[in-house]
Amino acid sequence: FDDERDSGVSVEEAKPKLRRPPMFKVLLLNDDYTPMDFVVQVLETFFAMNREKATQIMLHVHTRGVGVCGVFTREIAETKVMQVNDFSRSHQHPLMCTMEEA
Ligand code: TYC
Repeated sequence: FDDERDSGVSVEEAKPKLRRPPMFKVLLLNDDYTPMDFVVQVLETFFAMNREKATQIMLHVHTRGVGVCGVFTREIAETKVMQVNDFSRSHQHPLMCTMEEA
């Protein structure tokens, strides 16, 4: 190709620069008021955990103050955070869900 002679880089030789998308941890924060059963329900509903796993994560957050619910691409993480916070607010619980880059 004329272009190749000019640039010195052929279409055939160029390596495709594929990059993995940035990943985000979705975090659950402890508080003094949200019932444990409600937190377990949230983890089962929005993070597809079974009862045992949900209880384990809930107790981790309860004792340590914060815990990871899952790791997702930006849009999925943003959606999880919105869904959990909207659901908690609709039930008058102060439960807080946030995200940070992994
Ligand atoms: N600390 C709450 C209680 O004692 C339970 C709780 C656990 C709240 C995890 C929020 O993310 C949380 N009822």
